[in-house]
Order: sequence, then C-alpha cells, then structure tokens
Amino acid sequence: MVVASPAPINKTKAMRIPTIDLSMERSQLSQTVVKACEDYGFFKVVNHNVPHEVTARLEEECAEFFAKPSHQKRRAGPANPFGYGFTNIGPNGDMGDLEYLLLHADPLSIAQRSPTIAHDSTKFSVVVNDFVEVVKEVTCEILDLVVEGLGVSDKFALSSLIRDVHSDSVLRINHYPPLKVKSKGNKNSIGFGAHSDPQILTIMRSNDVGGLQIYTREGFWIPVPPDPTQFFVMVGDVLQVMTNGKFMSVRHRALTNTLEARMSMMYFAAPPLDWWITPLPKTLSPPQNQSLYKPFTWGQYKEATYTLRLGDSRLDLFKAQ
Ligand code: GA4
Repeated sequence: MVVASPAPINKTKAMRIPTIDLSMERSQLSQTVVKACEDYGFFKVVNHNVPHEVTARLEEECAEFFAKPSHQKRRAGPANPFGYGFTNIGPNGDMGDLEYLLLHADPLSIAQRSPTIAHDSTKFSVVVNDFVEVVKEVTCEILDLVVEGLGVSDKFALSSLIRDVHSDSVLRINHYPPLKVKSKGNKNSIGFGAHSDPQILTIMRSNDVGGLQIYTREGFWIPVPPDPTQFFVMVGDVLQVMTNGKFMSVRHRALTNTLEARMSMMYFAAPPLDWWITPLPKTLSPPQNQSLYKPFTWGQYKEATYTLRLGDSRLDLFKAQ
C-alpha cells in the first residue's frame, strides 16, 4: 500500500537556503552541486545567465491570461492532461487554492494550445518557447555538473535525455490569488499540497511573493524566501532512482496568503516516455551494488503517478524486493 508520509503542517524552522553560484570554478562547482543534491535535494542557483527579459515576458503573458474572466480562461481547459486548471490538481481529488497552466514543453504542442490561451497566439508561443529553451539550458548545465560530480563517464548521460526530441518535459505556471476569506488565526492556506516531483529535475522561478516551503530530513518545513531574479532547483523522483538513492527527491509545498498573488513557473525535466530508468553506473558501487528499485520506464512511472494522490510516496511501488 502507498501511504502519504506524515508531514506536520506547522513544524517550520528558518534555514539558510543552499545557494550555488554557477560562475564558480568547474571542479568545485560539480562537487558543490552533488553535495546540495545529497543533503537537501534542493538549492538556489545564482549567475545562471537566463536573460531577465525572457522571464519577464512569460510572466507578463501569464499575468494577462490569469487576469481574464473565468469563462474565458476555462476555454483553455481542462488541464487533462494539458491546459488551464483551477482548484483541482491531478485526477484523484487533490485540491489547492490556485489556478494554473500546464503545458507540454514540446514546441509543437505549445503552438497547438496557444490559440486557446492568448489572443496573439504566435506571440504567446514564442514567449513560452524562449523561456523553455533557456531553462532547458540551465537544467542541462546542472545535470552535466551532477554527472561530472558523480564521476560518470558518459558526460551527457542525463542532459541528453532532456535534449532528446521525445523528452516528456512539461512547463507549469501556477497562480495563487490572495485568499479572500480570513479565518481567525490562520492567515495561510495550502496552495499546492506536499509532494515530490516525479521527473528528473525541476527548475523554478517565482515572483517576489513567498509561499514555497521544503521539507527537511529532520522533519521541518523550511520557508524559502522568494527571489525573482534567481532559480530554485529540486531533485525529482527519477533522479533519486538514477542515483540509487544517493540523492533524494525533495518534498515541498506552496502556501498562499491573504495579501498578495504569487506566480511561479516550473520546468519539469523528464526523459522520453519509453526510457528505462535505472541507476547510473557509478552509483552502483559498494556499499550499494544492487539497485534499490526495479527497472521501469518513465511512461510506467508517470502512469503510476496519475493513479495516486499528490502526496503519496510513489517510489514505494518500484522498490526492489
Ligand atoms: C507534481 C509535479 C507537477 O506539477 C506535475 C503534477 C501532476 C499534475 O498536476 O497533473 C500530478 C503531480 C505532479 C504528482 C501526482 C499526480 C500528478 C498531480 C497528481 C495528483 C505536472 C507532475 O508531473 O506531477
């Protein structure tokens, strides 16, 4: 049975968020990336070279979309599997105080969906594609550092999966409007419940409004101070398997507040659907010579993910006996 792991709502603690300067000297950089993935499964990257205008243009296009009346936004939905969604997350009853756009990162898919989202669909497509292209580059750079830091001989073992034309990566823009009803003593509500991301790596950027929290191995929720100029990186379940548990995917959640709207944009980097997920060679060495997981394709994992609830520990289904 897959059970959601207990994550106390209010046990929060302040912590310095691990921050990695991508302009650091390379050999030191790859070790620092591996250490952050091992210790937290989460870090912030600075000096990432993503032009501010690319992010700002996507933010502007999405703000314009979310400002439309509900009946117009619904024409871009339901998010099943892609498009506009609100309140419901996934197909199994998970809910949050948010609305969102979920898009496949493939340019053709973006172009096909854009007419339901924006009046100037060509402009929308170009803006989304530009963003996807630059965040994909940062993601691949980080994955190359991971592989180098782990000592894997195939230098592009992970980034080649993301660059593959059949990569199943997706883009999600979440909009958390300010809460209307203030219940006494509770200024926050759950915008997006606790979960880990199923893919390889997630790269996230938000506006200047806080809300993201990560869950530490010590059992605390750590609020992540927003930083619209930088990106945050999260290890996903597939990278946990590909490092044979050396890295662990990070549980996280988003709270909403009564004052300001939060908008976050996430690129979820995934392999092609038919790619077999198995540990990278270097991660199968003493003391852990055996894979902790049964082999499975990304498509099989994704299917299992969609049969479960948001907070379930999906990897339990794939543990080796
Ligand atoms: C969490 C990460 C991404 O937002 C997402 C989500 C997906 C969805 O919203 O459709 C899922 C969720 C996410 C994991 C469990 C399943 C699938 C909702 C849900 C209940 C797009 C993804 O890939 O997995």
